[in-house]
Amino acid sequence: MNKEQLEQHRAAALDLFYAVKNGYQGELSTDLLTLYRNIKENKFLLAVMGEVKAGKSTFINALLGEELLPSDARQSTSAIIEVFKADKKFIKATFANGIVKEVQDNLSTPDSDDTVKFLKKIASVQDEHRDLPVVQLNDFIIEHYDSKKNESVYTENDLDKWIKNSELENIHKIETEDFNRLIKEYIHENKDGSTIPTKIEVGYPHEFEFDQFRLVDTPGIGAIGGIEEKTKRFVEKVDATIYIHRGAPSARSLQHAWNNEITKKAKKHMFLVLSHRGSDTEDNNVAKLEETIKTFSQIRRDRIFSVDSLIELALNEFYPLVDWDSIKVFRKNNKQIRKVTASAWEDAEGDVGELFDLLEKESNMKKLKKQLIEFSENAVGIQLSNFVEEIAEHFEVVISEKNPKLKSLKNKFKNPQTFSKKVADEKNKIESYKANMRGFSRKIKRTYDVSDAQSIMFSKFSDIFEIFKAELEGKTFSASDSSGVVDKAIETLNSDYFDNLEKFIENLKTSINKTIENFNAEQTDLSSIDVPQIVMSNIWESAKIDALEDNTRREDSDGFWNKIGRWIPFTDIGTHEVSYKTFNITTYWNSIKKRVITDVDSNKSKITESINNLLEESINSYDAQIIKKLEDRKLFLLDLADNEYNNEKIQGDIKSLSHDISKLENNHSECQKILGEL
Ligand SMILES: Nc1nc2c(ncn2[C@@H]2O[C@H](COP(=O)(O)OP(=O)(O)OP(=O)(O)O)[C@@H](O)[C@H]2O)c(=O)[nH]1
Ligand SMILES: [Mg+2]
Repeated sequence: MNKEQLEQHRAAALDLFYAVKNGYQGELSTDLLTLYRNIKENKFLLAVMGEVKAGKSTFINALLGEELLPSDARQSTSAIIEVFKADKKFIKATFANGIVKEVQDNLSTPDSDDTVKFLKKIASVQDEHRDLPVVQLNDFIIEHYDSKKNESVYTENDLDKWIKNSELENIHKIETEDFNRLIKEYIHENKDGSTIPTKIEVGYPHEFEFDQFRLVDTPGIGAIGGIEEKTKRFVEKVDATIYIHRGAPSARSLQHAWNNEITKKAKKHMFLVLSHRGSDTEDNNVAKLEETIKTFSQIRRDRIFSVDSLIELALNEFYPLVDWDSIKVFRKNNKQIRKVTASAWEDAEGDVGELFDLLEKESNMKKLKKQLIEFSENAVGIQLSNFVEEIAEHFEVVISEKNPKLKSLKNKFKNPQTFSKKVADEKNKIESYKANMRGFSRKIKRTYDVSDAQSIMFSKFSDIFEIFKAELEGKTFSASDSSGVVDKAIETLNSDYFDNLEKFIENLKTSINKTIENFNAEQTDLSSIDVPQIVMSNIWESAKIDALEDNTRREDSDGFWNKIGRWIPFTDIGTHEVSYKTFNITTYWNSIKKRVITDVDSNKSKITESINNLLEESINSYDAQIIKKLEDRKLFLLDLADNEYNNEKIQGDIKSLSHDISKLENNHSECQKILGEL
């Protein structure tokens, strides 16, 4: 696939991304957003990652064929460095104060290596600061940076508090007092931001085909002083990874990194490189490679290599020298290179061609380079594929959300005949509910309202009292009847009355329940209607008092003068008046009757009241029930009516939603088409 074709696909993919972004309800996935940003910025990031001192920077240098990136036997890389394809070598660094500095080699002083020096200064741990968690300190300066004042603004107090509260890494465990002093000195010295790089890019005329392709050097996993953080923050953005592992001791730490540090995305496009190949025997190297291939079966077999970057760098230095003696001089002045090329040097025995062959074999970079160049040619396509795959997945989500909506709209759509029938049914239902409501109230009142002479129960109810009263009235007793006879008679009448009343109330309740059931109303609690007893003992007591009549008679007095007086004519002297009581049975009966009738009347009105209260209650509860039903029906009717009103609109909605879906499906198949071509 040529550049123009890729560019066309890129433009189409970006359009598809915007389409999915506009139609997507939830949050777009981080993978998609990262891909979008990289593609928008025309970047494919191949990050070289690995533990501290695994040989990452040296590996990139070996690929470039020049010792450009700072490397050191001690912790070195302190910043993310992006190397991109350019016509000539230059460094572009952006600093915390916003200033962008570009440095290139001065061609008039070929040995001065300005770019390398500049990079070493800004992208590697500086010796004078090895004790300090420089990244953390820089973060403080950046956080407090005031772009109007062109420096970080903070008070001593702010700084003291921050030092106290942030767990700053005291790398070499120096005295707290010294540590704090050094921190303050560093922050004061660097507060103008001019020494803190926030972005480092290296332009380089490398062999990789595509402009978008960026090789990225990263600080090591496990780097101290907060430096590791930079890699962890960066790893999300990565499109592919070259994971460098120092081949030497074991693959255990690699396994740990694989499980914990390497993201899923980074694993998808990953090269695994065991470095320091020359430090071990050929047999051991083969065994290590086999073991690694077996352990990391998820990584493609042709993407696992064992190399020696330093030997490759040495080769790059040797190639232009051509003859044995020049190489000899070079080796003499370069201890590290002398060391790693020692065995080949001996074995070649003065044969430059043989030396190159041996070193090429030891560095083992040829195949890897070829693979990487091939990968770089496909990288942009791979990135686009990933991007379009993510987009397609998002389209699938949107489509799967829209389809049920379309289905429910289609269900809502009614044809006019069915619809008007449904509306008529609903209206009938509402009318019948209203009729029920009136009917229930009427039925209840007409049947059970015992205070209304028109009601069915009225006479049955009144009769009980009238008959009882008439029987009371009809009862007569002769003067010789004792109160006991009267009491017995009233008790018989009373219990008949009570039985009748009880029977009536029982029937009334059953009947009310039946009516309620017939109307499908909620059952009412009928226990409030009960039959009050007439308490006779009180009545008897009071009646007895009423029935006692006062009488008087004269009796002879007992005293002397009274005795004499008795014999004196026309005088009361000698006698005196005595009062006494007689029991009148008629008065007794009349009193009982009066009191019983009062009680019965009051019972009648009590019962009437409780019946009426209950009727009202059940009517109200039934009404409430019906009103709720009516509301529901009305709402349903409204809904239907709305549907009728909007039938056209629904059709319109169905049309536009179907259109949306088919557009989305088109977009989705557009994705598939691009994926097929990539
Ligand atoms: N013999 C040999 N030495 C190597 C190889 N790769 C790196 N080195 C040496 O190992 C040391 C560390 O290399 P760097 O490239 O700085 O390692 P790094 O992974 O970039 O280290 P940090 O950036 O500090 O994480 C240096 O002294 C290199 O010269 C290799 O393949 N073979
Ligand atoms: Mg490094």
